[in-house]
Amino acid sequence: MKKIATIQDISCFGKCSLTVALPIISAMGVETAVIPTAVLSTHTGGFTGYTFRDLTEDIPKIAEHWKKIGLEFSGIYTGYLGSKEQISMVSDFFDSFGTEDNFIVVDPAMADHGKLYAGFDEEFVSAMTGLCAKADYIIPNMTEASLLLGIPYIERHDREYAEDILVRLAGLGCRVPILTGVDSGDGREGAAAYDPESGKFYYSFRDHIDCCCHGTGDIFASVFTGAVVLGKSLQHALDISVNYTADCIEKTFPEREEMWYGSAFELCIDKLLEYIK
Ligand code: PXL
Repeated sequence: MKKIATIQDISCFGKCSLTVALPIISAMGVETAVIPTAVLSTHTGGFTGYTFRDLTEDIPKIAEHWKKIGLEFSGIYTGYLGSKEQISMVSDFFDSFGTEDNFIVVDPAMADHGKLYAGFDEEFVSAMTGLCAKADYIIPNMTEASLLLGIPYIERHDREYAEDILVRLAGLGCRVPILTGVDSGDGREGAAAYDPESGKFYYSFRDHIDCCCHGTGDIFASVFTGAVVLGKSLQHALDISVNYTADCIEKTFPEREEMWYGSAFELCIDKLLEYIK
């Protein structure tokens, strides 16, 4: 059975990070080993007064134990990381568990809608940029891509701009950058990727939904990582990730509570299983 190691926080309420990655990757038939980096009562976007238990010192200990018992992974996937120190530990984890045959996926989960998440600063962005250089795939949204490149965030963009951003992201050193929240220019929205080896751009779009909910970036990255580990092509992995993420948002809209409670991803797992057949 294929295995993915994923390193991110547990937000106990407000579906995101591990509470999204674990069920989704498992549903795809891939075993999911987790390193929780922190336990929060909720995520930090939209809630106030959340608790935060830092698990930084457990990260290298868990890695060391895994090494001792000979664990190997087909994919390593990182999401929200709480500090520069955690980024440095994750970088060591890549050195220790990355091989010629496995994939490293970094979702530089640190910002959205033109703003950094609470508690992050420029130094954090710079450390995350270094981590992205070590990845096979990085999956920023437009805000995160702008921060990684040190350029202003532009809300409205066209495909030419997205392609320019992708080429620049590839220049950071990762193998294939993927940009989420890309505007098709004709009322659709989705993701784009660039493979510098072939010089080819890849796109996948769905009709724009006028609603957003928290944690969709984590859904996208979890599905993408699962799809790549299952051996899907870049185009197919993009299509599966865009379609499932859009399905989740559509399902959430009619019965949504607060948008920061997360999406109703549980209600469309059947579609995900269809897409990966
Ligand atoms: O969905 C990204 C995410 C993950 N984990 C925590 C967060 C956020 C975004 O705000 O706060 C703790």
